Amino acid sequence: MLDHSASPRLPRPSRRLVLGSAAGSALLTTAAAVPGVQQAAAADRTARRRRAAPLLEGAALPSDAQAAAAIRAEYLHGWYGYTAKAWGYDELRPLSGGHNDFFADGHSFGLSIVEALDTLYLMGCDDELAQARSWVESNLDPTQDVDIHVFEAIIRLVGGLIAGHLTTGSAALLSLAQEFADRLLPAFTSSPTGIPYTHVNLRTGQAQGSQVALAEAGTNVMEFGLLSQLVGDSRYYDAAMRAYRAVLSRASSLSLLGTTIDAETGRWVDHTSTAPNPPVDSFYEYLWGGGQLLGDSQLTSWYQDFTRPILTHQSDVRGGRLWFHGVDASTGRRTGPTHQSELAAFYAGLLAKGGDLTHAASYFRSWSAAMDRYPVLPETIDYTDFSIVDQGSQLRPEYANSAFDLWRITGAASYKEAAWRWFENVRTHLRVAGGYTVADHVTSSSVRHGDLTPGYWFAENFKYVWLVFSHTPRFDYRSGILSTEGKVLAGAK
Ligand code: DMJ
Repeated sequence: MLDHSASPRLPRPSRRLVLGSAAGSALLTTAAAVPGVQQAAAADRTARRRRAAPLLEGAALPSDAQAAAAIRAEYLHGWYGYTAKAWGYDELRPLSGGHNDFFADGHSFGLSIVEALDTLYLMGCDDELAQARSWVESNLDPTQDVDIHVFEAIIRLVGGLIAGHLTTGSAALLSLAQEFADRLLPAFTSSPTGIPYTHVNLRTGQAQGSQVALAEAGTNVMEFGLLSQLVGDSRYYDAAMRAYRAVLSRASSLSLLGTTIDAETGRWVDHTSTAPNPPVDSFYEYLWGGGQLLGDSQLTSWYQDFTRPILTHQSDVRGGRLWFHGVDASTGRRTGPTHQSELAAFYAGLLAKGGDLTHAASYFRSWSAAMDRYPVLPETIDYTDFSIVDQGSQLRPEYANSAFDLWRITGAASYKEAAWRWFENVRTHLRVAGGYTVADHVTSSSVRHGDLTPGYWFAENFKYVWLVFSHTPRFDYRSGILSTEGKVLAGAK
């Protein structure tokens, strides 16, 4: 059990309703300040009426029960593809039947199993969960002599193990999460600024990689803060907060941040704010998520303070649609190309959670318009004409993540329809006999398969759409909180 009294410096878990909070509503007032957004909504409605193939026009949405059953069956199709050919390895290659080491060649962490733990629980796949838990408890080795990517290890392994612990009650999973965190901690504590090095050797604690993208600097307070609460040891939370402070104290006079910072000198490597695109994206997500999960008002107010400038300086309304442009953090002057990464699609959901439904809905419509043009979303588009910049499609969850967030907050049927359309497109185009795969080439009318089921597929993609349709009693829809990797860090029942 949690013993908060053992660690008075730790923030307490939030009992507040996460959705539509008063704190977030402060941002609602900024909606009208962004030029073109109100017009964008009107233009969007007009465009929607004219579109040749609008969301589900003429197609019936299945019942919630039918949809949930279909999604669960497809998740298990992917799961059994993995268990048949790649069990114990990080990732499956579903076309060839091979496998992939995600962190380092020759080193496996059974990543897909760790990623799947809480999804299997939510979906009621209890036999599969027992098998997965047993493998992790008996085989996962946090002591390997390998340089590991700190950001990925925190969101996937530490987060996955904590979510596994919360959903199964396994003390061994929590213990493994703590052991990984202990071995990752030198990346933070050996840094002169507190900004974590990108890599650390799990056995020796030797850290390296001082040029740190913001997502890598800031996407840790949810896992580390919760771990601190669970084990009564503030070191993890303290390290995460020190890293955030180190970055945020170096904001420009416009309260904008660069994209990459040097962990040793604290100097910006560049001066361009590329939010919400990668490699910044989840830096802001964890200000909000950490604030809610940990009941930490400092994080929540940082989220508000550092989100307003993004909306003010980076919003770019083109053809009635909201996108985000890179800017010089010091001057607010626009820089770089008009590209948008699919990874940024999560931002619609984040804006909604932060209380700004106007921009959230507008940005989601922009991505729905991109969905109209392609079988599945390409990795990167030029938002001025929807042309493809990067023709891959890495089986990503961000659009579904936002559909889930927006549906949960508004209850609007349009987001449920969007979630179903996304699921059907993925099932049609990225399902193969051995599971689900990435695409290495997408055009407006075709998809050429690659050969990988990324680990996050087991944590995120179908979990979001399952939650939309299943009404599972295993999740508290009112107060549940998911990490950037879709891990249920609060609200498992
Ligand atoms: C996941 O690992 C997480 O969602 C992360 O925040 C961003 N990228 C992938 C999925 O695309």
